[in-house]
Amino acid sequence: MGEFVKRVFSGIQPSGKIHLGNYLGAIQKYVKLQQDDSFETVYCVVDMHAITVAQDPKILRERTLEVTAAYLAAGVSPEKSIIFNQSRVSQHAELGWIFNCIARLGWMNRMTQFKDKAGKNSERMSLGLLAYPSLMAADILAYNATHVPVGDDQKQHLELCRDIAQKFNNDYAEQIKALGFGDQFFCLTEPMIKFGGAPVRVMNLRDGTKKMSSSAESDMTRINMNDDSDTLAKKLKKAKTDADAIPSELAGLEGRPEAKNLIEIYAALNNSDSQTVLNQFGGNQFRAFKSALIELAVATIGPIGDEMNHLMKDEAHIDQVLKDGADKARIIAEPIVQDVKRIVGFMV
Ligand code: AQP
Repeated sequence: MGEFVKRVFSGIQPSGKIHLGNYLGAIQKYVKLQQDDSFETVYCVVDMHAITVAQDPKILRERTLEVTAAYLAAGVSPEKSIIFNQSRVSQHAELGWIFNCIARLGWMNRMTQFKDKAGKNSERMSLGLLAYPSLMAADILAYNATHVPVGDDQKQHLELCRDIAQKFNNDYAEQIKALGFGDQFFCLTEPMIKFGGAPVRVMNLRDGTKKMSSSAESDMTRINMNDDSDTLAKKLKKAKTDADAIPSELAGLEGRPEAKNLIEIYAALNNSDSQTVLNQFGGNQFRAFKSALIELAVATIGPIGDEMNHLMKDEAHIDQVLKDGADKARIIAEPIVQDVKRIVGFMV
């Protein structure tokens, strides 16, 4: 295969409310990347990942529409990017199975996300939850995507994706060469974690040591992208801080995870950086800073939420975007997975 097309792939699970962590960790990067004409951009709603934990079918459908609405409302364009839902393109599942046979059980057992989610109940978790990173590798490599914009929480899964690509390239080296693909069939994908000024990990508003997450029980721990202004204000007013004033230097944020998180959120929403925010607010108490943060959040997230709610009223339109996107995605994934089948020795 030799030279790889510069191609971006990323996705979000429709498993909960779409929140500020998803926006700053992922969607904002999707929008920036699609403006760079040197990349092809492929963005997925990963519904097959969502069912690794139990989902109510009606809610899964609704959340799939909601994630798509969030993409569109934030500025991901169906003209510039491919937008689709994973289960519509069967190559993900086909390659996922092949990767289940490449990846080692020991690799999966080391994944911290599985350990965090399974806790002491790993025996009762679905096999799919354990195999999640292998399907994620298939999502990426069905497009031979060279770049994957994600939040910091996905770093380990991206490393595993590279391990799978490498092992496939090694295990089938002879066949890959014989079929004329050169030395490597799959590329070694680059994660794009730090990107512009955005924080790599947005933290829980009530506990700055945990990441902001759709599965946290309390809605007060996160900012949902379609929270209305009153809810945004309420959540940010009640966000945990500490008794000390805002420092003037970055070192003063050490050991203060909640303070650091709010400063980083402000910086990301204002397209600036933490030191610039500290230059402006250093010495102030959090009360004054929170008023400014609420104003900024309402001005930046508010319009996206309004547009999401507006788009959600037209289900047929969103579904058409996903269907058209799936047709375009298949054009890329089908020949790649067909070649993989020939490499492993399937009759095609
Ligand atoms: N807190 C976060 N900070 C930065 N980036 C984040 N992402 C998720 N949370 C944060 C990024 O969003 C993309 C989609 O990830 P996902 O499909 O795992 O999203 P999620 O289900 O919403 O993740 P959650 O909220 O953390 O859910 P649970 O609790 O189920 O794991 C990825 O690029 C991810 O990095």
